[in-house]
Amino acid sequence: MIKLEKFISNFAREFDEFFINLLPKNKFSKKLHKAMSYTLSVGGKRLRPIFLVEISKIFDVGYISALRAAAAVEFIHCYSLVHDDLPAMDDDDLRRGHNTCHKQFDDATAILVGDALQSLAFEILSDKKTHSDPEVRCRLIKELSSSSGAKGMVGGQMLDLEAENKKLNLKQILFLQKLKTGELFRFSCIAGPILARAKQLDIFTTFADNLGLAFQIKDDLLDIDGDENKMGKKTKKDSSRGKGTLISFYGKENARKKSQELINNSKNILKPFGSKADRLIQLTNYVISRNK
Ligand code: GRG
Repeated sequence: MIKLEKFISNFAREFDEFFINLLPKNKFSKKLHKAMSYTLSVGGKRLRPIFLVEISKIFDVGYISALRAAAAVEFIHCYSLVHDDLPAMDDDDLRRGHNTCHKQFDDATAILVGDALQSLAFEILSDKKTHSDPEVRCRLIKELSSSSGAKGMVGGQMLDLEAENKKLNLKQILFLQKLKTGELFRFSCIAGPILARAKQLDIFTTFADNLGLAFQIKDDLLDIDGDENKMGKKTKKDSSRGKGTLISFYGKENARKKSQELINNSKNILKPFGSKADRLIQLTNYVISRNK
């Protein structure tokens, strides 16, 4: 088996080529097209896509179907970052080591880039190329829309905006994070079983709940201790905005322990899949061992 880092970078290269090609060709505004291409081409770890594709492999889902569903979730993720970076939200100049979309272009363009990427995600899922069975396509659309909308990522972002300089309790923080970050991981982990018409949605939902929270704890730890150059974005943002985070509740050491427990829970769920899940287990570890 090739080393994990190499595997991740190979995947990202192949995936990027695939998903940038899903952009509608120049039949609309050249500026919008340029800004969408810019947003997709500045990198990112592609964690959600890689989990979606690796889980799909366990269920012998066709590679193109998995890549298309992975592209849909990454389009939503990219749109959320573009909107999150806007002056009306987090007001950031740097993302993935490059100018944020509104810095490179302008605020209105960045809003439209996010909107267009969101629509594109659902256009991709609704296409026959994603799956021949319309029920499967509808299920994917239903799950991604609820994961990304008011009951999911957008709802979590709203709670986050409302939480500035407020003291949330642990239950409230966990709920906010589950919506804002966990829900897109949930979609990424159940899309494979949906594409395969498999029954294991519940266990992959539990897998995702543990994984998503571990990811968030690591994200909070990196916000405190991470290297801005490696991460390609501004750090120490939570503390500067007076936000309560999981670290402010657990403390750094216990937060690390908690994230390891969550990752162990996720890995235990993969045990019945034997060696078919070897790569997935490595990726699951990577969620908390990463330095960006
Ligand atoms: C604006 C609707 C809307 C939602 C924004 C995603 C999000 C919600 C806000 C981004 C701010 C943030 C730090 C969220 C917490 C976790 C997160 C999504 C981190 C970024 O994800 P990574 O680390 O990023 O997978 P890359 O760049 O590698 O894809």
